[in-house]
Amino acid sequence: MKKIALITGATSGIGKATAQILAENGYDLIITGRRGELLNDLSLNIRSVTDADVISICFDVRDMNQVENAINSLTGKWTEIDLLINNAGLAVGFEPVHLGVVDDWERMIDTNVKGLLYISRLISAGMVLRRSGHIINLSSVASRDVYPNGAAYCGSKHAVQAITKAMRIELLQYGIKVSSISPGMVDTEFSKVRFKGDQDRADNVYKGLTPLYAVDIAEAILFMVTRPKHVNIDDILIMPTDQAGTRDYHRR
Ligand code: NDP
Ligand code: 8X3
Repeated sequence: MKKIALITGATSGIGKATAQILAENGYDLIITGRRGELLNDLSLNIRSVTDADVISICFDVRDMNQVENAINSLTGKWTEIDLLINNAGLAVGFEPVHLGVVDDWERMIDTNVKGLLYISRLISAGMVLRRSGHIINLSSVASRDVYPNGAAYCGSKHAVQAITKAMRIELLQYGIKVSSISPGMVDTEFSKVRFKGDQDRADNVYKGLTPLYAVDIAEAILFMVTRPKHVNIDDILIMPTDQAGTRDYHRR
C-alpha cells in the first residue's frame, strides 16, 4: 500500500513543491491550506501527471476547532497518515519590537507555533498507536540566529526548533521519526506575505543574488523521507550559496 502524507500550506511555495515531489515518488496526499481553489488546482495537476491519490482539506491551522473538524473528517485509508509535513507558516511585518504590530505577532505565533502544535497533537496520536510515522517541521535559519526587524518571526522559528527537539525525544520510544528542515532564503510567496502584498519590496529581497527555490527544499525533504528505517535526519540547515547566516549576503 502507498504511504500517505499530509502537508500543511500546500497552496504555494515549499508545501506545493513538496506535494508534487512526494506524489512523483509514490505517496498519496492530503493537501491542506486556506485557499480552496488553489488546492483544487493542485489536486487536478498532480492527478494529471502522477498516479497519486489526492484529497484536499481547506482549514486555518490557527483554529483548533477547524483543525479537529478537518482531521476528524478523514475516513478509511486517509486516517493512517505516515508522514506529516508541518509547513504552513509565515512572516508578517518588518519592524523592530518597539514599533511592532501586535496583530502581525499574533498571526506569526498562532500559525508557526500554535498551528504546528495543534496539527501535531492530532496526527502524532495516531502515529503513536500505530508505532510508526515521520513528522517534518519547517524551521528556518531564523531558528538558529536572528536579524533586526524579525524578532517575532525568529522567536517563532526558535520555538519550532525547540518543539521539534522535544517531540523527537517524546516519540523516540515509539519508533516515530521527527525532523526539521531549516532553510535560508527561498523564493516563494514568503516575502510578498511579509511585506503585505508589496511586490516591489518582495522582489528587492532577492535582488542581485540567487536564492533557494521551493524545489530545492522539496528535494531535501524527499531525501529525508527516503532514508532507511534506522536513519533519522534530525535537521538540515540548507542555504543559498549567496547567503551565509541571517545577515550576510553576496549580491552582484
Ligand atoms: P508561502 O507563502 O509560499 O507558503 C506558505 C503556505 O502556508 C501557504 O500554502 C499558505 O496557504 C500556508 N498558510 C499560511 N498561513 C496559514 C494558516 N493560518 N492556515 C493554513 N495554512 C496557512 O511561503 P513558503 O513556502 O516560503 O513557506 C513555507 C514554510 O517555510 C513556512 O513555515 C516558512 O516560515 C518556512 N520558511 C520559508 C523560508 C523562505 O525564505 N521562503 C525560509 C525558511 C523557512 P494559504 O494562504 O492558502 O492558507
Ligand atoms: C525565512 C528565512 O531568515 O530570510 O525563514 O527570514 S529569513
